[in-house]
Amino acid sequence: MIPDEIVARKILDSRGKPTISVTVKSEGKKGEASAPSGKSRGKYEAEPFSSKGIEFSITFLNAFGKKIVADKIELKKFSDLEKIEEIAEKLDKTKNWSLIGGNALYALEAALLKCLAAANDKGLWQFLSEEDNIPLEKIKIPRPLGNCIGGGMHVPASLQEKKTDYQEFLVLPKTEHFFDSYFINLQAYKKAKNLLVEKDKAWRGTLTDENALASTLGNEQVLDLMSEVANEIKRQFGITLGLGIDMAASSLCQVDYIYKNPRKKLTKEQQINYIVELIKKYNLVYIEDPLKEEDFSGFSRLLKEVQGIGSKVLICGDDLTATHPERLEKAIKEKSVNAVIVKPNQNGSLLKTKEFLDLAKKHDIVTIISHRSGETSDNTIAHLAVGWQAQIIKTGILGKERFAKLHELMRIEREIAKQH
Ligand code: 2PG
Ligand code: MG
Repeated sequence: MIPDEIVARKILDSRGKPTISVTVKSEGKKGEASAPSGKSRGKYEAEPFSSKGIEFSITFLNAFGKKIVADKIELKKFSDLEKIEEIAEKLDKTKNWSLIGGNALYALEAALLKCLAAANDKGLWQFLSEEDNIPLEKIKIPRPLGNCIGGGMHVPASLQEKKTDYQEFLVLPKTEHFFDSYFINLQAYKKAKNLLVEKDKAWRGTLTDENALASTLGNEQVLDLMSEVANEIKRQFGITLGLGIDMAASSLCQVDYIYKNPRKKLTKEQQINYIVELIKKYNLVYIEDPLKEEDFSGFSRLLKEVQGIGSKVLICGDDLTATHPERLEKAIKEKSVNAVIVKPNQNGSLLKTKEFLDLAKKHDIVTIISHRSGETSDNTIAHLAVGWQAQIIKTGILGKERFAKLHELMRIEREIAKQH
């Protein structure tokens, strides 16, 4: 595929903040992609846009696109993105893409890949899975990890004093088909909403950036409520609903672990014990960023402890590993995690994102491709999750930006079933 036109433009994300969309055309085929952006961003993430501003990123991309077209740069396979990244690295020598912007590069690479897949008359998931020699009958649609109730930095500024400290209360159903899991997540959301109406008298229907329910109850009161939801789901549908949290611990505190709802201050030791107690009490299956983004050894003590009590809970790194292969190497060496979040725009480079994912898989670390809190209607992560066979995909449950991913996964599930 040799692009004959590449255009970058400004669009608005689900928070109404500007972001970038890129369209690539080649001989009548087209690929279009846009970049999301995070609010609780880890310190080791790529800069989303140029330090000179988003307009610079867009101008840069349009000039870069013209060069790709003029030089007739050809992409035949995923790894040909090297040709793009080689040029990008020569132009942006910063380590975190602060000249070009990680989001800018991500949108360009994703659009190029989509056009490449279209030029081969394939969906991106199929193009990528065939490159990795994954037979169709072995392809599994990733399980949806849904954000049901939320707090932390994802709550509107006006409610900052009345919110849960944990950023996300998540649900992970166990079903054979993606369709059923998605249905169960929607049911869980409805039940959580009904229970909030009954128990959270101060809740005024406010939602988080990811359309989760922004409860004003205390952290553990919400976990009690989510346990009720899981029990009701079991009773009504016979399906096990796993519960999880994203603590986003780096945004909780500077030195110790400081909670507001209810107020308490924990040392690192106490935080580890607290997490273990939560896992036992609520039978949690998933904990993301329970400790700060520097604390590889704390993560590893926690993992050892929960494995010691026979728990299979996923101790997941997000800000800890920041989709950087070098940080994952360290986490592997220190046995810090058994699951990782994979966010392509945390890195900016899709090649590095894939390297990160392959490295995790090689070490039996569960891979979770994730949305960001500020999203667009782009469905690329659904394709990456299937094409690269991530075990889980993390998104919100409601809203058109989240539906774009979830509905695409249902469509892909049907498409695969038809081909069998
Ligand atoms: C997270 C993400 C997505 P943000 O912490 O996992 O839920 O939040 O995109 O704001 O970093
Ligand atoms: Mg997170």
